[in-house]
Amino acid sequence: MLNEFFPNVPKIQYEGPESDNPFAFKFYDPDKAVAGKPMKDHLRFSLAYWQAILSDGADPFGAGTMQRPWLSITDPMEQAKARMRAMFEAVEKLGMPFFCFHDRDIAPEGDTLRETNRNLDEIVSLIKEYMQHVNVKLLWGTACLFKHPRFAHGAGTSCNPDVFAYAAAEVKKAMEVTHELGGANYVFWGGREGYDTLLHTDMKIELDNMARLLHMAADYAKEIGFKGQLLIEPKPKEPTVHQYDYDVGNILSFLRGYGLDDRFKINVEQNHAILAGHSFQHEIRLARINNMLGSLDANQGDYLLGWDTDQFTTNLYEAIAVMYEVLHAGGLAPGGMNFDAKLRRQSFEPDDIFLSHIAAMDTYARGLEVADRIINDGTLDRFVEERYAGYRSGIGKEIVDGKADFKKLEDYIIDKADIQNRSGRREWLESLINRFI
Ligand code: XUL
Ligand code: CO
Repeated sequence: MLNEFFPNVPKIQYEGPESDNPFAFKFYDPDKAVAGKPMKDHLRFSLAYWQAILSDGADPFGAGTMQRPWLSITDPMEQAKARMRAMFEAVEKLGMPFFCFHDRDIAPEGDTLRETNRNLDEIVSLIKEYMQHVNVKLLWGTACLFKHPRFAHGAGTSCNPDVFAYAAAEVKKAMEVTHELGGANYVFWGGREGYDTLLHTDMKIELDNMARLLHMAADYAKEIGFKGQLLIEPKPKEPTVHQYDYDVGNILSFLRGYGLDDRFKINVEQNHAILAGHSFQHEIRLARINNMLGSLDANQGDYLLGWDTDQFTTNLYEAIAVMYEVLHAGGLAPGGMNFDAKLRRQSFEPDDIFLSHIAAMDTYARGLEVADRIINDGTLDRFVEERYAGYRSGIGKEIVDGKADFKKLEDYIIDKADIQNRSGRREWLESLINRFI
């Protein structure tokens, strides 16, 4: 086992809820069977390379605070290799089955795309080697189309065709690399695909071009034999004022409008959901009922703030709601739960990388067990079923079967003197959930 950057941290084991050991799981017991399969197969946890290894704690008001020896190496390629060792050590010690990365997380840019691709290739062959020894797979890869100044006006939605070409070529390479490493998915997050003002924006050509880029990507995936799932990650704002991939609803209509809905699914993130004015559960539910739930970026935002704080999930109620949706969806695979979450700048010691992931993994493990108990008990699902029972017989069934029209419905209701409604019993249902915790 790698033991270079975190010498004080052992391999994290399950010790149970009574354990006082901070470096142990209290609830995440990877091989424990829940709802017919091991916990680890429900949860499919993934470490987010950019957050766990690269984020340095800097914010718009101050410098980085994180103690990260691998980030102080000055030679860019040497640093990239050290980062990689830190990642594999963390992933192995956490027993995390997956990791995710952006192309630019793992290797530095050169002067041209050709040089950049060369750097990328060198690191990718190194990753391949590690993946033979460390039992970890790639959940998804993606291209960083937002950091470099060339993307100031966007990438696929840039007003400049040279930038569009660069974005296309970069995605092409990132897909090849993801494919080479056996990635289970490939993600598009439209980091600068949006606008700050409509004064200089041709919304029509920007949206059409975005769809063109995604069509090219889907075609290329087929061409190279990449069988992984293609995903789009919604976010309503930040960095631009209005991001085109606003939320699940927007993405659904975009994909359908441009004939892309059979090639893409959705990667839903908690913090992005709440920035859009939705709950995480709402976004997951909307994706699920449309058969578009692909994967989750498992983090949590601060409900008191209006930006993307990317915190580790410790909100048990929300984890229960998430796992309730995931169980009803029949699982996330080939997607998973990627910890797109970073440490607060006050939590700067290297060991905090482990404590934060343990906290979130335990939260979701508990969420899974509670959600499984709620579903097994059946009271909640039965309540919903009975609430809509009217649509399974009589006039309700005729509505559902498409056998009713305005005239028929008018005839049915026009002389009915009393319409009976029943209580929705929200408060009782909320207390029901509490009983299972
Ligand atoms: C940004 C975000 C990204 C994507 C991948 O808010 O969530 O890290 O998950 O590009
Ligand atoms: Co994300």
